Amino acid sequence: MSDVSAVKAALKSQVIETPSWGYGNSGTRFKVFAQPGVPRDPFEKLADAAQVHAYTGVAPKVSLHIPWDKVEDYPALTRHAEDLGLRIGAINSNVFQDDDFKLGSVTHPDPKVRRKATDHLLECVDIMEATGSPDLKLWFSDGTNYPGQDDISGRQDRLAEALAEVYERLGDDQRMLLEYKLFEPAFYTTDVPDWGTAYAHCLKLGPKAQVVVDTGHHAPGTNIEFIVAFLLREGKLGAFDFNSRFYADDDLMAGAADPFQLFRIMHEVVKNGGLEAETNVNFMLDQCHNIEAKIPAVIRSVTNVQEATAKALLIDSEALAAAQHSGDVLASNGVLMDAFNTDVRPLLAEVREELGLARDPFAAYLASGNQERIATDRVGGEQAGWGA
Ligand code: PSV
Ligand code: MN
Ligand code: MN
Repeated sequence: MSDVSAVKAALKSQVIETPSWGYGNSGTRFKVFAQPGVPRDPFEKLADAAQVHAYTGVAPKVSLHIPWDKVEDYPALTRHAEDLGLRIGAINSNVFQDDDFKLGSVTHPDPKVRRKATDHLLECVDIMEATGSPDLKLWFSDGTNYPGQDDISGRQDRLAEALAEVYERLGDDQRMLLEYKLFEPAFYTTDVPDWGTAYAHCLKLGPKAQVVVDTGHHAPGTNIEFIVAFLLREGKLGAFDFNSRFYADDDLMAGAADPFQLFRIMHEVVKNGGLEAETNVNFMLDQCHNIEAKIPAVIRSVTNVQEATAKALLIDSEALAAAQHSGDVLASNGVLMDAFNTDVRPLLAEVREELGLARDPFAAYLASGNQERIATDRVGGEQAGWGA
């Protein structure tokens, strides 16, 4: 796309969903470093998300995580979101922080434990109804640590059974997003370890089941953009969980570790119609900010995704197609690299100005005094859930 006004229009319409848990305290299994001013409840997490939206203009949706964001009154939480100019995004289920799930949740050998896990997923569908959330996000930590510990294909049967029951409960405007992850916390087998497994289950379930690509959930060297192109082509890419990694599931800021990879992914998204509203790809962040200030880190992540998107939109697709058809390897690669090497920050600054926002959202937020205000007003902020 080389028409600048079309590029700007696409950048203005992209929505990036931020995670409630990114605003709370988090850490590794070694230490959770508490930060001043973190939210004390889900209402304050939404207030922080509203700050990110206020300065970027493209982050009006927030993913919730149940039970980390459990409240008595979901309609009240939803109204609070609306008052802040936000909407509730994906409801993330949690079947990994209960002693009963030591050997698995929906794949556990004991049917009573499977029932408990599936009931939690159904409770999440109820919360979708109460909040207007369109997406149920499923990540299962299920797996085994030792060869022989359980029956690999039997666990697939149990998984399929639970997914089918939850799928049946989904309304016409609701969908199920199934996330895969190579390993951790299970270290020998994981029941949904890769996109192929997630895709096969989603295909069997039907059109309301789609795959989530979490950029941190692959073996080193995996070509994630290939997976993205494939899933888009099949109509099965439901969402991204963007974050970056150097080693495993590091959950660092999107675009921080490997902006070139994010650009390559966004190129496949643009090329295969993933930015179009009808394709309904949910661009979510799934990150934790263990040592850096949280709201500015989410702002930085949003702008990193925007920069990769802008560069992908700037690719001269006609020149690329011509070079590809003529078999000119170096020219094709050159077209891509020209776009990647473009400084898109002035373009994005213009886009923000046209939206009535500050040109530099990161600096504008830091100058706003909000960070100091929340540090004084909020005492005893809660953990995101990971350190809890
Ligand atoms: C665990 O790896 C994980 O990061 C998954 O990516 C989920 O999306 C997220 O936690 C929240 O449950
Ligand atoms: Mn994730
Ligand atoms: Mn993860």
